Amino acid sequence: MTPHVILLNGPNLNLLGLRQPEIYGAETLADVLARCTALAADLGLSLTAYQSNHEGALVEMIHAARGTSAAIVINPGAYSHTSVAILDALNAYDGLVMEVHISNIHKRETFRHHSYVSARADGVIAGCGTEGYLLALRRLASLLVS
Ligand code: CA2
Repeated sequence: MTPHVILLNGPNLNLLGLRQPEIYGAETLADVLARCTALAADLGLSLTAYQSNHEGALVEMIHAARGTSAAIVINPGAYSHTSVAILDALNAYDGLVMEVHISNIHKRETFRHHSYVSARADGVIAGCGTEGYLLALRRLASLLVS
C-alpha cells in the first residue's frame, strides 16, 4: 500500500513568495506544494497538504493523521518556538515526524533556536530553503518505501 504523508505548514507560511524572499525564497506555497506532490508520487508516497494560521487547527490536523498517515512533515512556523500543544499532539501520533524550517533557525534570533517540536521529530531540516520539504520526503521514502 502507498504510504500516506501529511504536509503541515503553520502560521504565515501562506505568505511564502509574497514577502521576505531574502529569508524564505521566491516560491509561493502553491509552488512548493506542486513540487512536493510531484516528488511524492515519484517516490511512491501519497501526499495531502494543509496550512493553518491557528494553533488549534494544526493540533486537530495532527489528530486526524492518527491511524491514517504513515508520516507528518511539519513546518510549525513560529509555533515551533512556543507550542507545547503541538508537541503534545505529535507525541500522541505514532508515525514518523519530519520537522522542516526553510531558514536556519540557529543562525537567527536566539528565541528561534529552540523548537518544542524537535523533541518529537525523527528528523529536523533547517536552512535548506524550500528544498527542505523535498529532502524530508526523500528521507521518509527511504524509511517507508521498500
Ligand atoms: O524557517 C522557517 O521555516 C520558520 O519555521 C518560518 C517561521 C519562523 O517563525 C520560524 O522561526 C522559522 C515564519 C514563517 C513566516 O513565513 C513567511 C513567509 C513569507 C513572508 C512572511 C512570512
